[in-house]
Amino acid sequence: MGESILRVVLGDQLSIRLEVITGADRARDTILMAEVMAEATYVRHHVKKIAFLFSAMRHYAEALRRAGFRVRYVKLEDSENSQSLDGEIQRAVAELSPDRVMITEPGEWRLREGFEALRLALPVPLDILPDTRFLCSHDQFSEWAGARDGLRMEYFYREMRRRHGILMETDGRPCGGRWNFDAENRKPPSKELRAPPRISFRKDALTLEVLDLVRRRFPDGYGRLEPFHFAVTRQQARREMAHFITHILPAFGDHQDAMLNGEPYLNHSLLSAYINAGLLYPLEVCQASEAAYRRGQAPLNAAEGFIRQILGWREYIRGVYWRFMPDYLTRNALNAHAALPWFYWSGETRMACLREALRHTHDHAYSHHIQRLMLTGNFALLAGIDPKAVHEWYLAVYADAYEWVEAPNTLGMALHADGGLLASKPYAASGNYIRRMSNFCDGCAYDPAVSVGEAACPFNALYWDFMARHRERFSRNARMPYVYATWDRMGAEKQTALREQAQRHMAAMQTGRL
Ligand code: FAD
Ligand code: DLZ
Ligand code: SF4
Repeated sequence: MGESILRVVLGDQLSIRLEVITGADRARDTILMAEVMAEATYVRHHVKKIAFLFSAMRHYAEALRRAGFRVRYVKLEDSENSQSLDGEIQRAVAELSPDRVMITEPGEWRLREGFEALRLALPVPLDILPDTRFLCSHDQFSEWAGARDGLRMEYFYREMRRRHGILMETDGRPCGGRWNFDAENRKPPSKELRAPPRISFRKDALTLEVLDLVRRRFPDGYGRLEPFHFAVTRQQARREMAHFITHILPAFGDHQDAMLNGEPYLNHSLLSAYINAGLLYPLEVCQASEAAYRRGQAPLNAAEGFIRQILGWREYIRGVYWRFMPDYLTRNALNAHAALPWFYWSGETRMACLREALRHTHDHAYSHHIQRLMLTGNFALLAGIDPKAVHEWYLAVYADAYEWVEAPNTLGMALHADGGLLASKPYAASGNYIRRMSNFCDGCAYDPAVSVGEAACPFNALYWDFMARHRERFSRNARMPYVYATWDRMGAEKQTALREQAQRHMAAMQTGRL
């Protein structure tokens, strides 16, 4: 008789190709899954995110049971539930007496630390297995990063293309003769730009039960719970992926950065929540996109642009997280200490662009990359908001948010709090960028062409004040040659007016008058 193993599956590990499942003995081993308050409340998660994960977890457990696995599934309201993952592992060990416990490494440092500590407290060995869904292992990333001064995503991405043979010609050259078609992907919205139709899924009894649970147990949770039309099974997520690849991917590249009033999704895939939770494998999504290109159904700039996000950015971001944690979370290179304005939660601001992005966030637990980076992120950067507070907000409000992916995006890409480790130049922009890339300014109380006075778009003075505050750091940046020349040409009077205006905006943002 071999040993019996307790195999733990976390809420964002819903993949059957992980070793904890593929190596299981269906007769002897038990799969443990647990809905716990500790995970549901460690930040103020969006209620749709909680509902999505609990429903996906319950469906996944059902699928395992149907496949003959023995599953111990602890529901949130089970009377014996200790309400923490550690507690549930310890309780299962005490009741089932397995010979060992196995878990796939978690996606957050705090849990990884917790499991290392738990290892010492358990009476049986605890094995933490690598998460093989990722396309770059920790060792591979360290090997790549170790040989370099700066960690630039572009070089990492090329290596990943070669290693996985994605969009490569047989002679080793990239398809189309170039690695990157980004220059063709940043068009402003055209008059004809419309959001393509999306598919949605009927809610079954399991999902209805979870919605009722979330409504009752998280009455003060952030966000709008219904309508709820997330995919909650792998089959549904595969249908959503197929719909995207066939109908939306061909136009993905062109308007990747465009933003339109009332259109939270445009041509984005909406697949991040499914990939991150384990319903889709990143490699299959890249391969499906490549196949569409090779069949002639998607142009190269679209397929390449999309694949770069997953094979490049997603893996690179994860590498950065694990390489620089736990120190990474404490970084505040720009010395930003302002409190997060309340309107990030309430959505109540006169700035039409932020109001719209915050409404998408509240209603859908989603907003697309450029809204996260150039609206909510850009504003927090310019206004000098404390990175820790911004990080906790992003970690809470999106259905795809887990610290391994959210923290480097927020602290590194959006806030430059890591001092340029992840992005060589800050993603700072004034109202003119938002005017060009969206139609938000048409319905705004402010005017993007005005920088000082009642009608002044707050992004303008805040932009210049930000640049002036950080002159010493950024004037040395070779990628920002024109900024300080323009600032100097303005003259002292205009500079003072802009900086005073910025102070008024910062005061107004804290009193809810912005
Ligand atoms: P698409 O635009 O369709 O992109 C395709 C896929 O590429 C995504 O599904 C995702 O898997 C991947 N991807 C794209 N950009 C990134 C990126 N920068 N980092 C990692 N993966 C990427 N993404 C998360 O998954 N979770 C987060 O918590 C998260 N927080 C963010 C916070 C900030 C401040 C910023 C600027 C970005 C954040 N992102 C995060 C990255 C990106 O915005 C989302 O992955 C994307 O908006 C998800 O929508 P989509 O699936 O429609 O993406
Ligand atoms: C995000 C989340 C939530 C809301 N609830 C649970 C839960 O009840 N049980 C669980 O196993 N996982 C949950 N998760 C996901 C974990 O927080 C996730 O595994 C970590 O964030 C690591 O990525
Ligand atoms: Fe945003 Fe400024 Fe345009 Fe208003 S005017 S929508 S605040 S960029």
